[in-house]
Amino acid sequence: MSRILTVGAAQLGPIARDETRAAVVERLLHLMRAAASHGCNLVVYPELALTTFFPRWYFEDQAGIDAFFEREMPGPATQPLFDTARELGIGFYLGYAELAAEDGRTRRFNTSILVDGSGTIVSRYRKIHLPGHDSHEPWRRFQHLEKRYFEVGNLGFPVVRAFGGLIGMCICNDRRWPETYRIMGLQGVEMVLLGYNTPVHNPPAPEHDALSNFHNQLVMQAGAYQNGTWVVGVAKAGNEEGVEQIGNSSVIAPSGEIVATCTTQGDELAIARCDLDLGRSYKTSVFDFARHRQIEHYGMIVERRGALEP
Ligand code: CDV
Repeated sequence: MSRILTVGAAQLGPIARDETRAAVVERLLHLMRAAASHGCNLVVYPELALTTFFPRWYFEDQAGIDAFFEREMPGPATQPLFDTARELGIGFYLGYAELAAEDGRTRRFNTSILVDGSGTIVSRYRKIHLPGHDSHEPWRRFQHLEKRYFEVGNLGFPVVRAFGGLIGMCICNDRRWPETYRIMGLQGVEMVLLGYNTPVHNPPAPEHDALSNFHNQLVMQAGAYQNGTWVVGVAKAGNEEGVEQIGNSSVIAPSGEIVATCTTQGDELAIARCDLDLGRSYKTSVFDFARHRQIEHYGMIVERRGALEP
């Protein structure tokens, strides 16, 4: 018997800097209700889905930065997401900025949670591959200060049993790194959920700009195929506070094929019926890790020595 998980990639258009949490949550609820009405079991929102992508600005005032963070989840503004999920029996992936009191200090992470159809948080992930820089670089058209505002995540890449399968999470830049998928692949992951905010323009390497959509699809399709897993990648798209961000939110099958994709730069739902058993033929043939991975022959000495000079 096949295990069908119907998933909605809930792309968001831009969120203005002064848009309230209540207004954003209303947009998320609209997409959640639409997803439920189309039979979705799970809806996937982008990275930092409750606010504008604030690392594009340099702030010195900590209170100003902390206004973009959530101190509790759910909190008063986000409780309706949990209530509606429970009412409709639909789960969700949500990216947000997390302010946590941990180890006797305040910590800040770029986080995602997985909430099931009873409105319960069943998994949490904190972004590991933080891109950008940690000090003000005025030569850039816009900043990318994730290394300043967030700590590197401390939860690994968890894979949990949920929605009738094995579900993993990562966030945005993580999707460019093969290790991300492989660490989850080694745990048998069947669906990887991820949100992203990806500017078209890459200040340190503008020669990549024309390839931003291609690279987005390349990494997610490769990650899916090489690990026999579904990948659901969801953008915050469009022109957000003067910065153009890519869309192309997609659901990708374990074959590496894109089976559903958004076509606008705004709030939009792309839906796919995902058979979680589809990955099995990849996991038991070309990517049967136990039979074909040759880790003892990979020459790990190279990793310790570092790359050779060109
Ligand atoms: N939010 C991100 O992680 N964005 C990066 C950009 C900066 C390259 C990304 O990998 O899409």
